[in-house]
Amino acid sequence: MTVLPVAELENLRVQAEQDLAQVTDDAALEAWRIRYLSRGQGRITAAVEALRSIAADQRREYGQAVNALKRAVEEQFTARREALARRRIEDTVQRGRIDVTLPGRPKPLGRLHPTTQTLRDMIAAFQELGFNVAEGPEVEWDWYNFSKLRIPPDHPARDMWDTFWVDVEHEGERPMLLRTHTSPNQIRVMERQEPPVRVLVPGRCYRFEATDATHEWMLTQVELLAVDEGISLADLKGTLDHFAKRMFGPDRQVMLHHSYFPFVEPGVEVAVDCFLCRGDGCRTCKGSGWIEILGAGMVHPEALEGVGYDSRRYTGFAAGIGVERIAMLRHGIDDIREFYRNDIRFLEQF
Ligand code: FA5
Repeated sequence: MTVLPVAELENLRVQAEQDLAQVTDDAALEAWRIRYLSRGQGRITAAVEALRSIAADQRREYGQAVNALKRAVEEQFTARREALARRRIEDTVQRGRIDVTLPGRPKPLGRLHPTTQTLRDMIAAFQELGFNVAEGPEVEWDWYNFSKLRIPPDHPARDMWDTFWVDVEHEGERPMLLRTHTSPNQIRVMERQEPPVRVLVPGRCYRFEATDATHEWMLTQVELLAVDEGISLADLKGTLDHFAKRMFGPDRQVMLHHSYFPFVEPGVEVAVDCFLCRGDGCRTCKGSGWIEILGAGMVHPEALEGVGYDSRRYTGFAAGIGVERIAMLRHGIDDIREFYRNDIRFLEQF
């Protein structure tokens, strides 16, 4: 075992202090401790143990010096360990610091699609008159979409609705299609309930057609149906008048003229003066000055009888309104194809 003279102890102290000053993390601190203070390997521990082999006359002086060295170095070691721990805590606090004065991150706000906004306003306008909302399927039987509406297979009126047919797997299965209008719900509702009926049925419809400024292959309609004793065409006109004023204000011109739909008699069409040209004729209204918004009429007695209603006692009116067309007229949108292009710059305007 090495016996260090007192002078050597001073060198050891300087060395230990210099090495400790280099320590910047826990691993280095532990390596330092092993080198100087551990049992067996520590240089200062060894210097203390050397006391035993020192001659009795020198022991006192050496003993005092080595113990003073050990105490001093241990104090420095403890101070260093505490300083490192403090710095670790400060680093953690610093990393996790929240600057409460920073502006918050804005949450992007979604909004309702213009079709949905208009649809909700339309529903509200009819609910004011006592109509309730019902729903029906988008994939529909030919039977409801056409036949029960007095449009049997091979009837030329089927040409009025270019149809997406659904492939049905099994032989003899009844033909299915994507509904071309919401009118099948006239039948579905009447099959479910007895008069009086006051119902509106919103929903998507699909048509296999060439698109243009006012025609899309997917469109939204609202079907309106009222059946009761004594309902007349005047009730239909009054209802549509209330609706048009509610949607467009009192100044818009509304035109009602005769039209043909196999499931109503008489049938009418309603158009509103074009918002772009105000009646002069332009690309959007295809030169007519008017934009058609709905088809309507008095429910055909045969359609009433088909669901078991007594057509001598009950009469009714029905209408099918194009929701995108209403939204176009309200917001001045000159091309219906904008609605479902999903261009966020267009949609953000509403
Ligand atoms: C019908 O669909 C009839 N079911 C309406 C009806 C109901 C008549 C009840 C009588 C009684 P029509 O095909 O005209 O009719 O369409 C009605 C409305 O839907 C049109 O006035 C128009 O506003 C809208 N519409 C029709 N086709 C399109 C299309 N391709 N794109 C956008 N809107 C359309």
